[in-house]
Amino acid sequence: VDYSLVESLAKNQHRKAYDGVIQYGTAGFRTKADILDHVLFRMGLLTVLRSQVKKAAIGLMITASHNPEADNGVKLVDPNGEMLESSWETIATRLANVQDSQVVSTLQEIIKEQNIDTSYPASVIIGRDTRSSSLPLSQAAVEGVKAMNGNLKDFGVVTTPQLHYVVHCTNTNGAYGVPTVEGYYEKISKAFKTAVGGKKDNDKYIGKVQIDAANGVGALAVKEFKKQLSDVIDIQIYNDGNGQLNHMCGADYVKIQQIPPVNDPLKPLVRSVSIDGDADRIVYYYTDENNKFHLLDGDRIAILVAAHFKELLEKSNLDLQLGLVQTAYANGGSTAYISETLKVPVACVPTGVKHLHHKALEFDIGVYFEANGHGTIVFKDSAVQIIRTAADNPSLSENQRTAAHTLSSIIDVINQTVGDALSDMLLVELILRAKGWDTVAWEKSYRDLPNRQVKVKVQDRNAITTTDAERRCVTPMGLQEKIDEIVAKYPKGRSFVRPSGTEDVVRVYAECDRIEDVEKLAAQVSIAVF
Ligand code: 16G
Ligand code: ZN
Repeated sequence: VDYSLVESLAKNQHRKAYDGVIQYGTAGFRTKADILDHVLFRMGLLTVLRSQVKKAAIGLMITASHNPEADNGVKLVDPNGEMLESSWETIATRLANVQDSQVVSTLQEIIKEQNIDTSYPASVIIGRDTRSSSLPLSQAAVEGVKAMNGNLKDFGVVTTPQLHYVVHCTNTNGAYGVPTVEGYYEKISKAFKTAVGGKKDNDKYIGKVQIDAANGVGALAVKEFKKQLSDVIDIQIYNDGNGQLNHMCGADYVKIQQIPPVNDPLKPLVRSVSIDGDADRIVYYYTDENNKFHLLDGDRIAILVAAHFKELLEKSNLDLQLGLVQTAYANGGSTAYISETLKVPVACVPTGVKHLHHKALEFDIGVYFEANGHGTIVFKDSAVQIIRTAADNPSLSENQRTAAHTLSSIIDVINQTVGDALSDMLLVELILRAKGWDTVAWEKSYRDLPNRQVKVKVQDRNAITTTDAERRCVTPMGLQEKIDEIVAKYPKGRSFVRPSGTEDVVRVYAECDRIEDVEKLAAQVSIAVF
């Protein structure tokens, strides 16, 4: 490596244009795009070292998900397609913030501390979303990778889950799938067709869905699936990339505002989907005949999936442990339904995909979803083996075999590497179809408690620390007692506060039995925080 070149690039073309501290947060670095050039260059440098540590390909995705167009961000993807290990988040933050003149010495410190074999041929896989700032930022990362002599595969414009998928496939020598975007579409489309068996409709289920693509990169993926699956499902798309990214549309907007996105044709009872700006989140919704909005969020998707798997496991008589993972944002109605009616074990972990993913891996089949619509299902290799074997086992009854066979084809519809809006959507569609359900039938299983989320601006959001998977706060002293006192006045009341990991605010969540009360509950807790 020519470190004088690295130094010159760090001091000139990619010099730091920002004095404040930039932190690798829940989903990587995320801030205004115009102060990120040096961060991307440095992350290009760092992924090479990370690749040499893991002796595997590492991913680098440029996106700010559901944030406005002017923002951007970057996250690194570890070999299995999972989020960067947390000790390296600290290293990434350190490298991103040193002075330009210290970039080389910091790299050398990292090499020494981590005992890195720099002769290993590193490889880095890069992807980006459709933001106008993403291309120049990806060029900065490319220069970083090249300056460290890393091998590079630039996949250009891809969804976040596609990038995770390609990284995982690359490092498993194709065992999980072909490591290309075409391979991704082909694997999922083929599995979906097998699972639904050609028919479009079934009872109340009509094989037609409309998608709000948030004017993001997901629109490209929607269009490709629309093409490949036209004989089994009819997909209509809007907010398809021509309008402003994430502006009054997308999964985050629909979930938080609890209203339909802009440009929705607003036909009653049409099954509708909103995905976010990088296509790793999904929520369903519809408006009824009285123009009332109904949201079917990540909790509901998780429950639909878990209930279906439970049924198939019972039918196939397979002894596999199914579990569900949620966060504190999961609606109390959903948690009660899972534990009391479904009787599937449910765990609660702190916000952020890595926590959910990690916990879900403890089960043979782990279903995880954040209420905001980020989630997937992970299977232990041994569980996949058992299911696939059962599907072809002549000594099982035909019913058992059929159920195992259905499970087996479902596995391939799922992108296990990370939450994937489109693979999740196809999973929901095939389950609804199998059950012959429309959204109204799906929604019937339990009632969501009315809920509100608000942001509170405070001096120092990190003054608030939490415990018990963020459900209770430890500091400032006395705050939890105040919240307890407020909540106690509301039937089925629940509220918690936590510092955001992506914005400089404190988030307040509140839910209770009566819709008339929920606004007040959220406001009272917000005042207690302030
Ligand atoms: C990030 C997380 C998401 C989490 C959200 C919480 C990933 C890939 N994404 O978007 O899972 O729900 O942050 O944001 O981990 P907050 O801390 O601002 O509430
Ligand atoms: Zn996203």
